[in-house]
Order: sequence, then structure tokens, then C-alpha cells
Amino acid sequence: MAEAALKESPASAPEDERELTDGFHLIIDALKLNGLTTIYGVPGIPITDFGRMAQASGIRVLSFRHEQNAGYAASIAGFLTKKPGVCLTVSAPGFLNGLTALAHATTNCFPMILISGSSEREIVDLQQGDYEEMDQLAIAKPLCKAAFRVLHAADIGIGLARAIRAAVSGRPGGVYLDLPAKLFGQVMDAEAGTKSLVKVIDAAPAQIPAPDAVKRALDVLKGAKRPLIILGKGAAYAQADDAIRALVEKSGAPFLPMSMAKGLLSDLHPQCAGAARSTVLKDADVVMLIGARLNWLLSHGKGKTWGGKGHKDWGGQKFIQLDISPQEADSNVRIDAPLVGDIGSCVAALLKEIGSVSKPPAEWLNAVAEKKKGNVAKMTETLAKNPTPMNFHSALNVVRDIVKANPDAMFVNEGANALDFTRSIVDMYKPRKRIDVGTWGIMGVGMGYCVAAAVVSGQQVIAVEGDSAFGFSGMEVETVCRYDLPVCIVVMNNNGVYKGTDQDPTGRDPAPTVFVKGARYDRLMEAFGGVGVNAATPAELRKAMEEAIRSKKPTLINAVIDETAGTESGRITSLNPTAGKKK
Ligand code: ADP
Ligand code: TPW
Ligand code: MG
Repeated sequence: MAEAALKESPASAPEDERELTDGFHLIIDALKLNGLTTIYGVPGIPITDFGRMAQASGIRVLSFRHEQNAGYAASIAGFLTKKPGVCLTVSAPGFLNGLTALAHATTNCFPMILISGSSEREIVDLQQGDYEEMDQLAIAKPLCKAAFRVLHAADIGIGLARAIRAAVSGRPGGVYLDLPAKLFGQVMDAEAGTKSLVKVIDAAPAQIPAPDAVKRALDVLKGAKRPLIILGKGAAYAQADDAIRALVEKSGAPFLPMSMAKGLLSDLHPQCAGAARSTVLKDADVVMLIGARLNWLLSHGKGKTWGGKGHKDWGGQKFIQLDISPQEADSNVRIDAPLVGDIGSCVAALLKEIGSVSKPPAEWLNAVAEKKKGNVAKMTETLAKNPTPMNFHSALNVVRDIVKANPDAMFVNEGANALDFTRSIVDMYKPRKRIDVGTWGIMGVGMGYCVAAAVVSGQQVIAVEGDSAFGFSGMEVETVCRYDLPVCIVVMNNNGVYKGTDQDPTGRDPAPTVFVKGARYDRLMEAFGGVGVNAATPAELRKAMEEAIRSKKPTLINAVIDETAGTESGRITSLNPTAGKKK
């Protein structure tokens, strides 16, 4: 196609006077044409010059210290913007480092494009040992939604268009785009090059639900005595905030936000049942899932959590599920009323047809309210304590106040106890502010998410990180400092994974879950010119967080937490296999 395009150039201009373009410029032009103006990556052969040229062209190029973090940044940028986040890496090892994040994006339904340079095709295919040789396309395929390779400069426009459509249409996900080193330097006629680019029209078309499915869903909902609405991160992603709020309020049903849907409606909304989670899951008779899968995070929709008798028993409730993927319904339990379409269209259709609805029976609303009141009172009591040393609760009481005072701040969270306690204690007030470990419950998203959150939103970022969780991406504090981002990281330092108290029974080594005692993570930040604070009390933590937000300086607070305070695996202790053989 490259030669064909060359031949198409205006015959009037002599060959040597025609303006030429090349792969480098065509990729940049194609990205810009589609509004993809930020790249998260790590430079090296064959993409170093590409990064320079992209920056010179006005694209924001954010360089990380490890591709996985750049990839996580791209993935969450995709979630926050509904446009694919772009991650750029070198071949083989750089590609593999980025691949974890691409798989993460796919699993979480975030649109992302991983662009990796690759080695000489002929050499790779004959396995002759090229520099960073690897059949990247084949390796990427099973881990993402789609994978493409572009061999000719004239196909760059189409290649990127396909990648964008695959990433954002239907259920969003990760896409791999393989760009062999040779492609960057390929030349073609500039005019033909411009014509070959594609501006993707309506990349994620509205998907309107079928009218009979809408009616079925409303019939089931209206038959409910104890309705519950569960909001997932698909609902947050959809950016249909007003319509979702209207539907929830019209229905009068209690709602439960999944972790990243917190704030879609304020956690302080009177219908929020976050503080009565176990009650509403167990007792609801009709559950409407909006952009949430019945995966492990919801105990697969069955078992004791859902009022089932045994481990795998159905609890007897009916499910309505709003989802863009037609294959999601019945994945774990029977869905009585699947509603397939994008959340915005589904919710709008429900609102249009819902007519008058009577509020759920007072008995149900009162039971939920009672439970909430009891649990909130218990939590208030716990939070008021001020133990020495500081524990998760007394530290998070401070974070909770700071987030309340700064509801526009982006909030990043990872760890085990550092995640679970934070999720239940720190209220969110606005949509898409809370970003965390997601569907896999992975450690390592922290600093990548901080960088992207700051860049995409222009807002203050607050991160609450377990000390182990932080370690997975800790070197990126240099990136945070380099770009001078308003990021305040609180490391919940309990000396290890879950706790800092384990011991090696043989006495030889530190136990697998413990770290250096009394480590000073704040000093890492100081090494790069950021502000580091060691906080041993809630008062010190409060002062440091307030100062970080006032100054907007990159700040890391080492919050010294009682090393005995956590529990194994936080709230998912039960997922640990137990030994069949007694000691
Ligand atoms: P959570 O972890 O918050 O429970 P999940 O990631 O399990 O959420 O579920 C998100 C669901 O939302 C996925 O099944 C996905 O197909 C769906 N989804 C994502 N974007 C949209 C959208 N725009 N419209 C409808 N459904 C969507
Ligand atoms: C990529 C397994 C789950 S939670 C966790 C690990 C290693 C760290 C918990 O310690 P932390 O939190 O962060 O100090 P806290 O407050 O309980 O002490 N590798 C990956 N992902 C996961 N989930 C793990 C390992 C894990
Ligand atoms: Mg820890």
C-alpha cells in the first residue's frame, strides 16, 4: 500500500519536489486527529525519537520509570475520559511490562491502547535473535480485546482507527497496536498520507435497549417489596450521572455503590446503603445491577451473603442487570431481566417508561435505616478513639475529614487493610473521584493512577497506600516530582503486608510478610525535591495533609500505623486456601 499511495501523489509535481511524510509524523497526526493528546510511556529503541517528535508537536508525553506504571496511568485515563488512554513502550521487555496494565484495562473494562515498537519482522519470524526479539502480537492477543499490527505507513490511519473503535465501543477494553521499528521511518507522499488518516466518527455509538426488555425490567422492579440498586464502575464510566441519580431517587430504593462507583451519588445520600451492606444484600428481593458484574466482589450473586442457605445456594431474589455486554447476564446466576445497552440509554429508557412509582414499603426502608444508624454509630465511636500508636481508624478519621473538605480531589487507594478500611471510612461525594485496585484487587496501580488523575483532572490528588502496595510503584514518586503534580501520598506504614508482626519460625529470615521496621518512606520523596513528612499522630497527619493541599507540592506522608492493627488479607481472609493436612 505504501507504494500504491506514492503513485497516487499529484502527477504534476516532479518526484523530488513532492512533500513527503513518514511513519513518525503520520502516527502523531493520527493521534491528534482523534483527540489523543497524552501519551504515558518509557522511551528507548525504537520509540525515543517518536516521543520527542510527539512532544514537539504539542502532545503531552509523560515519561515513567517503569512501563507498568505508565500502562496503569493510561488505563485509568481511559476510565476517566472515555477515550482510550495511550501507553507507549519499547519492544520485548518494555512491551511485557506494559502488558500487565493492558490486561488490567481489559479486565476492568477501561479503554486503553498499548503501542509498542517491535523488532524486524523477518528476523522475529525466523527467530534469528534480533535486538529485543519477541512475537509481541501473538503474545498480546489472548490478554486484550483486540490486537493489530501496522506494516505500511499508508495503513497507520486505519490501524489507529481500528484500535480506537475496539477500545471504546461495546464493553471497553485494552487494545494492542504493534508498530515495527521500520514503520517509523517509512516515507510516503504527504498529501496521500493526510488523506489516509481517519477521524473516527461516533467511536462508542449509543446502544439503545429493546423496548420489551425495558418493560420487563420495570415490571420486575415494580413488583419489588425490598428493592436494591447496585451501582458499579460501568455506571461511573458511562458519565450518565444525572439520569442515574434521577432513576435512583424516583425508585426510592436503597443503593449500594461498588468501590469505584462511590460518589456517583454522594455516600451521604439518604438512600445510600453502604453502611448496611450485609443487610441489603441478604434481604433484598429485587436487585438492579447498573454497570456491575456479579463476580467475586459480589460473591457471585449467591451463597450466604445473598441469603442463600449454603455456600453456593441462590438467595431467592430476582435480578435486573443493565450492561453493555450481551454476554454478561446469567454469568453467575439467572438474570430475570437483562437490559442490554449503554447505561445512559438504558437509564433514560427506564426513566421514560417508569411512570408513577410508589416508594418501597416503609418496613424495608426502616429496616435499612435502622441498620445504617447502628453501624454508623459504632463507626463514629471507633473513629473517635485516639490510640497510641495510631491505627488505621484514627489515621483514616483524618483522611475522611480532609476528603470531605476537598470533595473535588481525586482519591487513589490500594493495599489490603489500607484499602478495606479506607473504602468504608472515607466518604466520597462526587462521581469518578475514587480509583482503586479494581476487579483484580491488584497492588501497583497507585503512582500511575496518581499521575494520570492529576494530569487528566487538573485537581489535587490524595492517595492512601498500604506500605506494601506503595512499594510496587514507589519509584514513580520521581515522576510525580518531575512533573510537579499536586499529589499527596499517605503511606499507611504498618511494617508489612497485612501486619508487621509475623516471624520466621526457624528464626533465620524475616517472615515473608514483614518489611524493615520503622521505614521512612517520606525520605524517598525528599530525594527528588518533594515534601516528606513523618506523622506518628492524627494531629501530625492532619497538619501535613492540610499543608500538602494548600501548597499543592508533591508530598509523601509516612503515617506510622500500629503494626498489630491489620488482619490477614483485609476483608477477604476467607479467600485464602486452608491446609488440608493438620500440622
Ligand atoms: P464493579 O467492579 O464496580 O462491580 P464491574 O467492572 O464488575 O464493576 O462491571 C462493570 C460493568 O459495566 C461491565 O460488565 C461492563 O460491561 C459494563 N459497562 C462498562 N461501560 C458501560 C457502559 N457505558 N454502558 C453499559 N455498561 C457498561
Ligand atoms: C500484583 C497480593 C494483596 S494485598 C497486598 C498484597 C501483596 C499488600 C498488603 O499490604 P499493604 O496493606 O499494602 O501494606 P496493609 O494495610 O494490609 O498492610 N501482587 C499483586 N497484587 C496483589 N493483590 C498481591 C500481590 C496482595
Ligand atoms: Mg502494610
